[in-house]
Parts: sequence; structure tokens; C-alpha cells
Amino acid sequence: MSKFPKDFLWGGATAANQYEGGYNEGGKALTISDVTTAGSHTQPRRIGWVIPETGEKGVYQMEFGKPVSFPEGAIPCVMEDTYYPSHKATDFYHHYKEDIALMAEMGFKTFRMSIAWPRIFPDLASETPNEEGLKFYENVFDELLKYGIEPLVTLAHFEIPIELVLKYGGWKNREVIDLFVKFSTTVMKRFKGKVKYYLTFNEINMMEFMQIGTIGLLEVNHQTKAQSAYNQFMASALTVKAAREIDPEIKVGMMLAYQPIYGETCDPADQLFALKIAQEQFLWYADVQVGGRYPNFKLKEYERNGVVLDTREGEAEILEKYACDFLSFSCYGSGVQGTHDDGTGRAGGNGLMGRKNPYLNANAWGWATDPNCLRIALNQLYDRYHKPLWIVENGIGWDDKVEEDGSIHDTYRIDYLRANIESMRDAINLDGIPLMGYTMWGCIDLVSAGTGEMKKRYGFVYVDMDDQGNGTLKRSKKDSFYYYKKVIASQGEDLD
Ligand code: BGP
Repeated sequence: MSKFPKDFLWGGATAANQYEGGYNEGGKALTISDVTTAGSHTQPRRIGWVIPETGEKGVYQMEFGKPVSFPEGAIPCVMEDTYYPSHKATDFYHHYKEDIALMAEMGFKTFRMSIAWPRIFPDLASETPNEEGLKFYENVFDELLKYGIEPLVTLAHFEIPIELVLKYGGWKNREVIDLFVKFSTTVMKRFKGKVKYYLTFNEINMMEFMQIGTIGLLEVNHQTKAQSAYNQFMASALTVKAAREIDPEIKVGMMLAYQPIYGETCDPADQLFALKIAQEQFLWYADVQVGGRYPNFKLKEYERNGVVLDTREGEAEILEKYACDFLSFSCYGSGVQGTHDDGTGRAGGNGLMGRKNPYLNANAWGWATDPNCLRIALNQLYDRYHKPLWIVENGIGWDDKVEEDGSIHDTYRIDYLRANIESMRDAINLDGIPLMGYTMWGCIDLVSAGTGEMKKRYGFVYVDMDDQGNGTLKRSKKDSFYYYKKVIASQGEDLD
């Protein structure tokens, strides 16, 4: 069986707010994640709010897919006696040497992590970055490079500084474009020669389903959401422009939350419905960020909704000229969409996955494993964009059991990995897709973004910590650790 390319970037992926901890150390300012409580599969995560003028307090429930709406004048706040999972997360801040050694032992060629914006600019308008924040990441990159692990850096992974919301009103404000570009430029200059791969906005299309943590809006409507997306596209294009000026070796990717969408039946109405979902929730973001222009269906939708974008002369050319170099995406499964309700119920996932797929098995959170989703996704995206691709998230959350002797037998994760690696392998070998790499999500256990739980674990390495933040933070290798090590060592040939 054919191998993966020699320079294929095998690795794992994380995000600062779910993994790093040290939320108030090293001069870092607070983000929206730092005021977001834990939740569960059935209980949404929450954000406390207060209306400063009246002192009235309340709690906002983050329901996935429901447009955000805080009461008028309310601002997010920290609630007393409340556990906030991002504060400690799984403490990469203090464990990075140990964790990177474990990644090296697995044979990682790359490691995806994000930089917390308010660690670099605790005061967004300041012209001087926070040296302690820069130094932390520099130490991490040096440690990675010591083992020959290539850093893949997300510049914004659900990282909304509180100041961005309170002072600027979130991403709908055009001023934020310059603030972000100052941040990305500072980072790329400082780490020139150390970091070659950047992603601008994690799952940029997640703003379709969850706006407070992605674009920092306390109230959303067609106009503010559209303007926020535009401002992020411009910030992304100007980051690509800066990258080319700083170091032509740097490659900047977009990051899309993707899932192949299956029409529920062969009823043409279902097929049309599925096509529109794919365009509106996923593809149009890549049409702009990778393709360089707004698709007609989006412009028509704006017209229907009375949306008028605030743009400047020359920006359309910038979007086109500085489209991203490659398209990275997360893909955990597929979605089923249609117009018939046959009572099969809703599926779980990191997007609006639609109905349950009766052909697939799901985990306890309703996320189904689709053995063909990566090959289908890779073909769909390459056919449309003809740019190199990179799978930067894929994986399965499970409440792993630690045996008496400390071992963790995560065969379900190994089975998931095998099926997904086979799917990628076929896309490369049978379909000729240029795939740069694969970073499994949450390679070392971290906090779930959707639920704030610890028990929804993705790692090859177990971290001793429970849903209330109790635990020693001790790291232990799961069976999948040895499996992935073998896969990497054999360049994807030994999948048994
Ligand atoms: C993606 C996010 C990640 C991650 C992952 C798994 O949408 O980019 O941050 O957490 O989904 O989701 P969850 O943590 O909810 O299981």
C-alpha cells in the first residue's frame, strides 16, 4: 500500500484558551473564554453579565446556533464562586517542556497551537507588545525546534479579548482590522525563521453558529455579522501581505470548519437544501479567503437582507491579491440535511450537523464517525479551490477510563484514527490531492470548546483533571499514543 509523502506533516493540534492556562500570568489580559463557565452535553456554557448603570446581573446561555443577544447595556463579567475551565486549562503554560517531549516521542513533525492575542497585546491599542508574552511563545518554539517539530500557529483561535468587546464593540468595528494586523505583524517579525506556517482565524465560519467567542458581538444581526466577516477577511488578507513582506518563506492558511453535507434523500428538494447549507455555512468563507472574491449567491443574500458592507477603495483588489496560500480545515464528520423530518433526530457536531445518519455510529455527544468524510471533503475542497490542503483538526471525544494499573485502552480512538487515515491516504494516492499534513485535535487532553468539560477527551496523552478542575495534571500515555507513534514511524503504512 502506498505511503504518505515523505514531507507529510504528522502532528497534533491545540488552542491556547483550551490548553494553555496561566490566564492571568505573564501580563495576559482577559478574554471571553476566561468568563465562560463549564457546561455539559445537556447544559450550555454560560457567561455572567452585569448592567453597570443599574447593577442588574444575569446569566447568558451559549446555545449553539442561536444568535447571541445580551440585554441592552449588559457587559460580560466574572461571577463569584464559579469554575472557569480556561483559567488553568491543562496547563501547557507550565508543562510545555514535558508535553513537547511527549510529542517528540510520538514522532510529531508539526504541532498546531495558538497564540493568545491579549498575552502579546494586553492593551490592544498599545504600540509596545508585552515582552513576557512574546518570550513565553519563543521558548515554546525553541523547544519544538529542538526536536525538529515545525510549529503551526493559529493567530486567533476563539480568542476574543474582553477589551475588544467593551471598547471596540467586537469585530464589526473596522478599527479592529488594524489592531489585528499590528498583532499578526509583531508576531511574524519576532518569530521570523522559527515559524513558517500560520493560520489566521480558526474555523472562521464558526461565526455562523456562535458569535460572542468568534467575533465578539453582544448582539447580532445580518449587518453586524456581515461586517465582522468582512473585517476578518481584510485582516487575513493584510496578514498575508505582511507575511510576504516579512519573509517569503512564510505560508498563511485559512481555517474552515468543514463537513461534507449529504442530502437526506434523493428528493431534489433535499439536494438543493443540502447545497445551500454547504454554500451558506461553509464554502462562501473559503470562496473569499482562498478564492479571493465574494460569490454571487452571497451578494444576492446581502441584497435581500439589506446588508451594505462598509468598504474602502482598493480593498477588493487586496482580498484577491492576498488570498491565503493554503486551505486548512477541521473535519470531524459529515452532516445530513433535508426537508423531510423522518423522526431520526438531530446529530451532534461542530456545526449544524442536521439529522442523525442511520449508517454511522456516534460517541456519547452524538458526534458520528464517518470513515469517508476526509476523502470526500478533500476532493470537494480541492476541486473547488485547487490550493494545497491541510487537515488541522480531526478526532474523537471520549470519556476515557483509567484502569487500576494506570493504563488507558482507547481502542475506539485507534479505530477512528485508522479509518480517517485510510480515507486521507486514498485521497492522496487514488485522487492525487496535495495534502500537506494532518494534526489530530487535542493531542494532549484539553478542555472541550463546546461543553467546557474535561471528560470529552481527544488526546493520545491523558491529563489527570476532572470537570471541576480537580486533579494532579499528571500526563499518562494512552494506547493510541503507541499507535500514532507507529503510524508516523511507518509513514502511514502500518495501520493495523
Ligand atoms: C472545533 C474547535 C476546537 C475544538 C474542536 C472539538 O470546532 O476548533 O477548538 O474544541 O472543535 O470540539 P469540542 O471541544 O466541543 O469537542
